[in-house]
Amino acid sequence: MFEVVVVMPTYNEVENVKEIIPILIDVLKKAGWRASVLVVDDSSPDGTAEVVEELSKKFEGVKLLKRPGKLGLGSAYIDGFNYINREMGYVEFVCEMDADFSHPPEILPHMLDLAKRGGYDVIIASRYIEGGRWEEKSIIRRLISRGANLLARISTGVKARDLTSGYRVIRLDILKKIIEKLTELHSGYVFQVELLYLLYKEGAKIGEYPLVFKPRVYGRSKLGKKEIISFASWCLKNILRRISS
Ligand SMILES: Nc1nc2c(ncn2[C@@H]2O[C@H](COP(=O)(O)OP(=O)(O)OP(=O)(O)O)[C@@H](O)[C@H]2O)c(=O)[nH]1
Ligand SMILES: [Mg+2]
Repeated sequence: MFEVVVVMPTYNEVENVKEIIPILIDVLKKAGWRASVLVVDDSSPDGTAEVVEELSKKFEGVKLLKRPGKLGLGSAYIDGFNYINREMGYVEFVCEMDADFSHPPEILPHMLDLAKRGGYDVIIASRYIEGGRWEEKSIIRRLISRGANLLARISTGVKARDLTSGYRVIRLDILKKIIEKLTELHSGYVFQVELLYLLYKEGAKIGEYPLVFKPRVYGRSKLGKKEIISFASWCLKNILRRISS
């Protein structure tokens, strides 16, 4: 039985998974958590899944969910959450984490402790609270992120500072309450804000922990124009929905 399951969606992250999975397992073990890492890979052409399969023989708790093609970040999380809910028995916390080292594994035990001791349902690793920052050189990307966060806050009413951060701890009990609704969410990046909004409407107690977000180490970004447009259009539609209800 695992207390914590980290869901890690991957697409062409072979160099990253080789390094980050052993580090993550080690960090959580040292902090005393019985933890599993569930990699949801979309048949990455670079062989990410094969490496994860090898790692699963070496480390107890490493699991692979392989999908037939690139189906999107949101849908990878939905499949991962459903797998945990159906197959993994009692789990206290589920985590969302990128594979590319932008989300430092070392802070995960602190996020889990905060959730546990503070009785939080959700802890977001946040770039925009004291102690957090984004080591991103591109002013354009930083502005887009600030704008996206502002838009997400106006559109959802969630008071947290970093609504678009994809590094989170979520209590499985509250996730179970909305699990049926997840199929209605988008498959792309806007999923993260939609998920947070559903949790918020379910009455989740949401906290934040400072995140120093570093640029990816290996590989390429999958964030494109299509994702940004889909994000903005969801936020604007949600503002209208909330005004008219
Ligand atoms: N399974 C799956 N994983 C995905 C998909 N798109 C992105 N990912 C993974 O989701 C995580 C976040 O994607 P990134 O490309 O790092 O997005 P980003 O952090 O906004 O962009 P960078 O700052 O350039 O890294 C990474 O672990 C990706 O491999 C997808 O369609 N399917
Ligand atoms: Mg990234």
